[in-house]
Amino acid sequence: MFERLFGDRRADPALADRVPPGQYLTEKFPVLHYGSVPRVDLATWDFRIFGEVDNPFRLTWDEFRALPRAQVTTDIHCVTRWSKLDTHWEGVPIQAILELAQVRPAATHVVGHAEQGYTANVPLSVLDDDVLLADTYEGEPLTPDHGWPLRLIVPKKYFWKGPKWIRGLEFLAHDQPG
Ligand SMILES: Nc1nc2c(c(=O)[nH]1)N[C@H]1C(S)=C(S)[C@@H](COP(=O)(O)O)O[C@H]1N2
Ligand SMILES: [Mo]
Repeated sequence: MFERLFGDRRADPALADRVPPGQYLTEKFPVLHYGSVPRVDLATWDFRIFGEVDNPFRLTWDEFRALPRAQVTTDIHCVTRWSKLDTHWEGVPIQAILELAQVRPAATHVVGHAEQGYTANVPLSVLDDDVLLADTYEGEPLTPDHGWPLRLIVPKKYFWKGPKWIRGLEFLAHDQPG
């Protein structure tokens, strides 16, 4: 199956430093997750910010869509060895959430909580301008199997640090493996 996915772009030396050792490039967008694609109803969907913040809050879908927006172009890398270059995402930059939440100085990590209990933890130090709560991929709403309506994108981390179908962010004063 993998043979079909691999392009020959990694033969290009200009791309070599963008692809970690042992990774294969694919032009396709593989779907990878545990369990099934959750059924999501935007009318009851919410997004919760909680934990080590002075201002915990909950957003409806319409409220989420009214937040500031940004676009990010990034390479993505999965530990199952595929990489995909120059993917384009649009959504709400994590900085907008951090400002609203007023994260406490004690906070060191954030855990993304997704439907069906999937979680992923990252240190706050990776929450740069390029971290996005993405609802749009290549100009279109996410497809259900890629995380519709919302997923986290953390360009400096492997792709498993980006929960699909994300429903909240929990700030912690310690690490908690996801
Ligand atoms: N909710 C959820 N998000 C998830 C996963 C998962 O199992 N459940 N798998 C992760 C892994 S390992 C990868 S590589 C990417 C794959 O995203 P894709 O299916 O859009 O390619 O989703 C990440 N986010
Ligand atoms: Mo992955």
